[in-house]
Amino acid sequence: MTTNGHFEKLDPARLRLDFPILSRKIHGKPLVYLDNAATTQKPMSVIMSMTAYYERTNANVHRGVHTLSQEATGLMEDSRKKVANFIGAGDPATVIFTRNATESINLVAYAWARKNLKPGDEILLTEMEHHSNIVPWQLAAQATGAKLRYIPVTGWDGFLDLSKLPDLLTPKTKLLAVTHVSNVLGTLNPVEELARKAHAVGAKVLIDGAQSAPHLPVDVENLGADFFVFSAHKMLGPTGLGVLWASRDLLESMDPFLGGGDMISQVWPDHSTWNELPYKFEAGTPNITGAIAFGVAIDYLTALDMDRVRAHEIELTSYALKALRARFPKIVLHGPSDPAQRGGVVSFEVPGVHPHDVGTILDREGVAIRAGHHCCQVLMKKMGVAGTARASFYIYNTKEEVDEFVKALEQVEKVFKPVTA
Ligand code: 7TS
Repeated sequence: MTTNGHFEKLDPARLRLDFPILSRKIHGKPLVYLDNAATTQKPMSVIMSMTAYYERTNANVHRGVHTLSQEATGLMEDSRKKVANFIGAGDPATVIFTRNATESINLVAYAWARKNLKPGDEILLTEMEHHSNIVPWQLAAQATGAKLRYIPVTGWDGFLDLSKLPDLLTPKTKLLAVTHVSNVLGTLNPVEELARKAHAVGAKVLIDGAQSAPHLPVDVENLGADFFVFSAHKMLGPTGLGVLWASRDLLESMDPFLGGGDMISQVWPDHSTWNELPYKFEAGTPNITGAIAFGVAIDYLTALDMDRVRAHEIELTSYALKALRARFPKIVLHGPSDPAQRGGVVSFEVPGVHPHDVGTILDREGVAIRAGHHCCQVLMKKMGVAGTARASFYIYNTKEEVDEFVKALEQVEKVFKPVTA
């Protein structure tokens, strides 16, 4: 914050220097990476932390009395503290390292849902959930006899239809599982309000933070989450590392998800007892390198300040929406029109052109976007489309890149003139 009370803006042009991949050329053109909702690029500090770990510290954690093992354990646990701090969790032992957001949700679906749900109970989802926040609940519902219900979306404007809540959220509801930010529509959902209403009927609340933790300040306790999940790779960290946060009471009451080394206290021939948190849920050798590198990614984001990250994305999204509306009136833009109500994800359709063709033509111009159903087939079926094209922004994207993206879309118009004219 400057002395006059204004935030100093992020300087993406300077940040880009930290990301070696951003100087790559694709088909002879400078890379314009706009597929950040799928995964983000990694700064040099994160990349180097992994090499440095293998060069100097590599050892297994939590077991050894030797120096390297103690150092590795210390680095991993420091990282857990950083993650806890980043999401406003008071107790680092409530931060469970998993493989990704998907595994975190599966952990809850096995270790909590199968123990607590019975026939007649209901799990409330939304039509804009990613498959990883649908399929684990379908499996849990099949295993327990519980029923799935969905909060509808209002349409391509991207809001949840909260007028349906009185019918959907009842004492039968045992869990509300909802995405904080939609990976297709960009919608920033009113999760605090939803959590309050869910708690009022006695339901637990899982918030899928895969598209929020990387992009805006998150405080799991203020949000009212019972479970909060996200993936390191969508926020400058490595692949293969995810997080489940849950309240201590809930984690204590749950059975383990996977059995094996590290998660036990005592093992007898016929039964075992469980290790303390978080290790009860971390069976086997964990992704030590990933966890340590994620701590470095968290340091990077913390130094930027998540309020500034959010402000940068609002600015870039506003700029992109305006540029697209002005230049291509026929392109259909999905999601809330007010950038303050959405994250940095812009899904769109070029009428008459398949999203894969849009993606392929943009790739030839060096512009990386995603095309397809984005693992949201329930939403696609509701909207009656097979897929959309999607550009998604992060800290290192610039307005000049948005201009390049818009310019590249002109190629789509050229190639498909007969259908877009
Ligand atoms: N939840 C949401 C809202 C997501 O956007 C994603 C991934 C996941 C969960 C799953 O994350 P994972 O790390 O476990 O795979 N979303 C996307 C996407 O939009 N394009 O590629 C992956």
